[in-house]
Amino acid sequence: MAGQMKLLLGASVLILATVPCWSAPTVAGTTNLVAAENGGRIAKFSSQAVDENGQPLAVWSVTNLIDGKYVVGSHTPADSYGWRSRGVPAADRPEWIIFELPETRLISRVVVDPTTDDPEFLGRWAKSIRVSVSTEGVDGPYKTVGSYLVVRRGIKQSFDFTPVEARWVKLDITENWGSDFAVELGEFEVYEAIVGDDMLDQLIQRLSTLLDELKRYRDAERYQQHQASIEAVTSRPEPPAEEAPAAQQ
Ligand SMILES: [Ca+2]
Repeated sequence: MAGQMKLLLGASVLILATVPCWSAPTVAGTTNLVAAENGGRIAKFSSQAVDENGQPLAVWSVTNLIDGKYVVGSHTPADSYGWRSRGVPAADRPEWIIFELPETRLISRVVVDPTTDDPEFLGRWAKSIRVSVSTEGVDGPYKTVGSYLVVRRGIKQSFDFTPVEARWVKLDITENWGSDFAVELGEFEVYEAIVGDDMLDQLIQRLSTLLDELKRYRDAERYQQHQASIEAVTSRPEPPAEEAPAAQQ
């Protein structure tokens, strides 16, 4: 763990050191542009889970992706388990969601939280994703900005790319972690690229992003340690019968 932390800090110093070299310097802002509370909305999507009568299941609704509610450790918001598809995604048949920003903005980062109410071992969480953008219309044309692997851990994961203008952001999910039932995702966030010449402002932005990353890292480590201690306790073997209190009375 100490080694990983050192690596993370080393990388951070490197990031800070490279700031003055950028020809058109930008940093990711701190406002999630697709959050419902910031005016973001879901324009279209491939599917969402339904009940036996074909009615959408609110707890697995696609709108849960931008509701600002997260599954953290053993805590699940009562009305928001994440989003669950109806089908299983594949490279030639992805599950997808189109997010609409209130207006066209220059963006450079998406953040994915794969965590849902279902445990990761069911293999339903999103694994392979592709992000593309359009400024022309909800139906495109779309320009791909990147394809990414979402690791199988219940933590927020950031993906940065060269700043690009976007009004609609399309998320294609081409693979889950092995389930033949559905694909799931907890939350999806989009961040603006802030262009500026003020080095101090940029440094502050960069450091604040870095602090967020470190906090997420620390929380994830604590969560893992907590889980490990729970597993250690629950997997403790039963004491032999002769040592049981009942046998001593
Ligand atoms: Ca959510």
